[in-house]
Amino acid sequence: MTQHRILITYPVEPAQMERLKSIGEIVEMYAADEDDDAFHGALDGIDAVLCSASRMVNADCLAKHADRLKVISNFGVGFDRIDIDCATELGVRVCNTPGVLNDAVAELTMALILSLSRNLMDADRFVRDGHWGKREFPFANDIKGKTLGLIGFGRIGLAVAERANAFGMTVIYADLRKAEDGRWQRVELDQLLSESDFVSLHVNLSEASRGLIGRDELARMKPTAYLVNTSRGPVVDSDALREALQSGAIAGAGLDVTDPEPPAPNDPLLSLPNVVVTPHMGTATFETSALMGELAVTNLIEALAGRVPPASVNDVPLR
Ligand code: 8YV
Repeated sequence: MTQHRILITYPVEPAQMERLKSIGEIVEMYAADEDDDAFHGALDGIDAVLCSASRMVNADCLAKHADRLKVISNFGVGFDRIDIDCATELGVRVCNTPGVLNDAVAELTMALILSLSRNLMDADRFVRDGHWGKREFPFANDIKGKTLGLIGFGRIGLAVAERANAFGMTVIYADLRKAEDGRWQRVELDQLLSESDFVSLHVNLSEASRGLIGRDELARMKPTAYLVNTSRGPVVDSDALREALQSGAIAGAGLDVTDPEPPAPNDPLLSLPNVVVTPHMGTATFETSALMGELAVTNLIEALAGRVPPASVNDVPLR
């Protein structure tokens, strides 16, 4: 059996490590996601890498360090930090982990919506500061009867729609493609922005979606509306968002992703009272992470064996 050299930069469960050990030599490198030099240097002489969606695999990295690289198995669904065209040109297969993380991200999206609508962060601080009495703490609002506008209506957007519907919300969506599931109303982006009480982003980061939500789009939102982002930070113009939050152009924001990540310690987003920020943890549950790890390992093993893996981002000749 050909022994491959496999680089792991994102932890997988012991059972998945055993699967990898059965096909090759494992090199583990868990340096910080931001340490590109350490990561790129570790790729030398590697046949396959399993890495987080935060790892940068750009053209320069591939040109200098991908001499033996055959497979990039992305532990995540977003592949915006991988130069797909360059990988394809070099015959490097890129795989990701779609589908298994839909529910986890949808659950966090609903958690952010509920936190914003009921001021949960403020309520917690209110009690910890020694206060009580529901008449003292400001009344909030139901989400029942409110409109949720989903920008991007793929698998995660649909998973959010079903949950929001169960909470009595009216769901509308904007997407370049009309959903096969006819239960949901598709509208133009401008209409979604002007009618929604909550706007939630569920798009891949690409050159087309970078800065999709800027000053003009935020100005179209209702001053009582909230922006929720569990997709990618750069989909939103961060300066425009800070201005809109500080001026009251929108009521608040729930952010699991920011630009940059992590946000600077003095970023106004971290001090504004109407903002909830979580550390890019949309998929960070025991159950979902296990499913993602299993799929990422299966993708890697299948691709190295010269078979089509379950979840490919690009199409390259089988080795
Ligand atoms: C990753 C993510 O799952 O799946 C994605 O695209 O954004 C992340 O939640 C996480 O960073 C591990 O790679």
